[in-house]
Amino acid sequence: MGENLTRKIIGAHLVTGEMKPGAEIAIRIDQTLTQDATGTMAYLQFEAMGIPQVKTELSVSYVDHNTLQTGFENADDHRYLQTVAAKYGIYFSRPGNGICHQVHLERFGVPGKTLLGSDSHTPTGGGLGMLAIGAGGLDVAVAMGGGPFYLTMPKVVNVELLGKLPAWVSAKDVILEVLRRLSVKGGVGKIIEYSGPGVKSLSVPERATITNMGAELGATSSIFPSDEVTRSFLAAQGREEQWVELAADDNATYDEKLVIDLSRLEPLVACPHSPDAVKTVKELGTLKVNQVAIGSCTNSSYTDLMQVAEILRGQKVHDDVSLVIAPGSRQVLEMLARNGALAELIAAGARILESACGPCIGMGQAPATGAVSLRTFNRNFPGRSGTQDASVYLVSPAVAAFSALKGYLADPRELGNMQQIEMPVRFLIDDSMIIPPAADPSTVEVVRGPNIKALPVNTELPETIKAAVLLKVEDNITTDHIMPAGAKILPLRSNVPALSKFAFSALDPDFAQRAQTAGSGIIVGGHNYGQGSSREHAALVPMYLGIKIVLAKSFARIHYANLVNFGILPLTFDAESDYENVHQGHLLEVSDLASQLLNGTALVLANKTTGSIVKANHQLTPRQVDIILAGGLLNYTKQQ
Ligand code: MIC
Ligand code: SF4
Repeated sequence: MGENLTRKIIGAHLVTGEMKPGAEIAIRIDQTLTQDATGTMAYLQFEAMGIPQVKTELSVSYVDHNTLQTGFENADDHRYLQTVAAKYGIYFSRPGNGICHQVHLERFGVPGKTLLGSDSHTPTGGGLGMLAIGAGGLDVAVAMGGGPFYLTMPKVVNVELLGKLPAWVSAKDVILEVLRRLSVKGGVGKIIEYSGPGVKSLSVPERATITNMGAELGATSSIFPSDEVTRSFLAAQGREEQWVELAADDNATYDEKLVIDLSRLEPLVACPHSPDAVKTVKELGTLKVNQVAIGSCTNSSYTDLMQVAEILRGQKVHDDVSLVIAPGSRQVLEMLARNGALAELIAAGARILESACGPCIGMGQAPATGAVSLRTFNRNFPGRSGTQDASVYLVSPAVAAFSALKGYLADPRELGNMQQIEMPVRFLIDDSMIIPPAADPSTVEVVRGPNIKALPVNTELPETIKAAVLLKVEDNITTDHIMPAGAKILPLRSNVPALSKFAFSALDPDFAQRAQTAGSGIIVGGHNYGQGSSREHAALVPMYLGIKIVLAKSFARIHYANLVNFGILPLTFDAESDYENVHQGHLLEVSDLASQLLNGTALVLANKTTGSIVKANHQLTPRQVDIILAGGLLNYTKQQ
């Protein structure tokens, strides 16, 4: 029986465990990446481990999220990140150099390698044939220290691509089609592996758009084979020697299968407020648009923006639309500047931002009250844009650009003939904004600004937890609900006491105060609790606020791991209907915790308010039980 590509790469990196879907495995990590919003915490954790130099083949620290410097905080964090990188053997990509995933694809990604990143969109690297996985900062810190990465052996889902995309239909429409079919929880516990005759028609940046938004499926990762297209991309980046050919065996088997005929796709839109609320542009009819934002790690490559420039050439943005463009990297921006395309964007009336995440994470460009914003981004969770009542629609660059001219959601197929955008034979290569680690680390002093506060640590799990349900939430709660981002809150990522005031703030402004007063508490959730970002702050802050248990119908992968890492006990309802019987304010008690956790997976909680019993389960591996009992991964590692 032939092997699929995913299993080949996992097999080549397997440290412990058996490659049986659902079993815990550990894999060796070749490369790591961090970004500034999660990186500061990750490096504080790395420093706490007392390891003199990173042990990976390559570790890169990017600054791309916190670039709106409205106070000293972000610049302080950048300085910390630069000095800590120099000292511990990490490459440092300076602010302005671009979005981590775009730059990593251009300059560092290597087919067949494993990449662990403290950002949920790390699977962008799957476009190059890497096994690239997003994780919490603590897991990335452990990997930098040479530790393996523990994960549940995923099922491998094959998406077979047939045919070729019609004119004006793009990679974004492919992944929106996958989201339409599988939903935001359809990928949990799975890796999506693309194959088939349609693959060769997609460039590496197009493949990366697809693997990037695999994160929105909840998938562990997504991957494309490494073929001649990959080779010419790497050659154009001056890195052809890093190319290896990789593909599934001809007779490879998969756990699930999906077929997509590219030639039958049409321009799609993800409607508010979920990336899987997908409709066709046609179906939506005339929708007046107030803002168009082009960029993010999903759709800000050179070819994406060249297509936008072609559509805008000689035209003007509609009077009622604000068009904003953030190129994905300095390479992209400089190439557009040198070939004149940037002038076309400016002449058309676009507002050009620096190469960074920007509006994608609410760092500026919040839309007007009640506005409709079309974005080429990957997430449209409520409030993420910075405006609570804005309606964000996710679209391809072509739909975005054409709509910016029209003033309403418009189908680019009306433009007629499409000029094919050629991949450059040679990208403009200038790595001068990527600073290598110091030759002599002993000369480097790590600089910490006043925004960097000590790392809160948990205590051992008590034998009995008796605590009130402080919050009850619905299905698909995102980490943006739990720990919002945006221009006001994101600068506080390295200051947990200050950050904690904003936990769940959009859902329940009193939550933080209530938790602080109670001293300990429980959260009750629905399905797919914690979907979205990798931010460990969505576990760290609730831990800081005294949350001991999250009892939900099901969890998203990265958030589940983050809860364990910080010693919060994640439990699932044995009978989903019990969700209806537990309310905010109910007092729950669970005793003999250690023996209940060690001797099986079933637990019993007493509802002291109603006098009834709630049966729950845990999906923890023996290693995770030990981590929970120790009060989190840092304590556990110290004990070892
Ligand atoms: C996001 O897109 O939500 C982020 C901001 O990039 C996060 C990381 C973070 O919260 O710092 C992610 O996707 O992991
Ligand atoms: Fe940055 Fe947005 Fe990509 Fe997250 S999804 S890494 S915020 S561009």
